[in-house]
Amino acid sequence: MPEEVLRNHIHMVGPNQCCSSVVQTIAAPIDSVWSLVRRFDNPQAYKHFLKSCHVIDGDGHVGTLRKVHVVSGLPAGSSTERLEILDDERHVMSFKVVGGEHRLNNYRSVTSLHGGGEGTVVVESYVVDIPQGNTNEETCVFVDTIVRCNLQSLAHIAKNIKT
Ligand code: A8S
Repeated sequence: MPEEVLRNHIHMVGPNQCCSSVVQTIAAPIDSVWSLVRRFDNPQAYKHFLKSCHVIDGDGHVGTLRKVHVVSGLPAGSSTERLEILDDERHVMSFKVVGGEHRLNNYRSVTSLHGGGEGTVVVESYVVDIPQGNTNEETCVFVDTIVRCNLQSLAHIAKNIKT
């Protein structure tokens, strides 16, 4: 990856944490993709494991807190999340998990978009605590699966936005 892409995805990774990243190309303009990614109040527009989202505090700027509820069938109920970065010029957004009923403590992700002609490349990286009783690999497989599903759904929905 080019240096200007990687620059967004530098994480401090503690001894009991793991980190990984997922890359997705999308056949839609960067503005269409960004219009979905930047909506911290509406992640369920493309994250299909979420059934609802309520803003607890803030107005969509950095520091805004949201509480999401997860669909049934996952080992989780809800998650409380704080917006850490929202850069409309550079197309970078980041949030971290600050609470909730789930096993992904201290989850933090960064999503950056990169425009190239007609399409967009999305890079999403994360760091998270490895839950007690799980390995680094198991944790990454679980989270990579969720992130990959989210980005595939993002690709699908962004393609159908008419500009
Ligand atoms: C995101 C990324 C992730 C969300 C995870 C990994 C989560 O919302 C789900 C299941 C869990 O076990 C943890 O960008 C948590 O949202 C779907 C509730 C945090």
